[in-house]
Amino acid sequence: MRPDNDVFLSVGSNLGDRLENCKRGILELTAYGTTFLTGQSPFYLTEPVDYPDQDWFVNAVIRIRTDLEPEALLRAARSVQEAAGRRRDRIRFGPRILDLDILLYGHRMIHRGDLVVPHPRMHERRFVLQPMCDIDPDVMHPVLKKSMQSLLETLGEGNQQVVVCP
Ligand code: PH2
Ligand code: MG
Ligand code: MG
Repeated sequence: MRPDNDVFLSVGSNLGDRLENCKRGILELTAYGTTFLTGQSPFYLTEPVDYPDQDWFVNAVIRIRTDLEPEALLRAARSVQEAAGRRRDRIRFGPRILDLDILLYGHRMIHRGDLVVPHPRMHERRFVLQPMCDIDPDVMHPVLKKSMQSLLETLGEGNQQVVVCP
């Protein structure tokens, strides 16, 4: 477990008890390998992006330390999603009981099959950047070489509402 290996994941749900699904997902993911939760953002209610015709999501970002390599972490995330009842997505970007996406794995850049890190859309999503900034606005995007804070500022106004869960 190297100290430079802060791993960030996004957590989301827009089906069923969204908040409970997210909380349980976080708890279950940290049961894999030797994994510690080292940071967690507030939970947000977020306007759906990419596929607007669905319910708002509950989203958060977590930071972990883990001895799981990226592939093993991806497998763990998928097991937790399945345990929550998620089946094959019928619609890309559509409704989901639980979504656990690896955003950053230290400074690594990974392109192996369906594992792409940094997450290819994280820099354009307020529901990722706002909670990232809550944990640490100075984290650098290893490809774009910009901080989470500056990426959030680049988004500008407009849609993509995010509001802290009441
Ligand atoms: N996830 C998606 C597609 N759109 N929109 C919001 N607000 N939150 C999400 O987690 C989300 C989304 C695909 O995973
Ligand atoms: Mg996703
Ligand atoms: Mg996903």
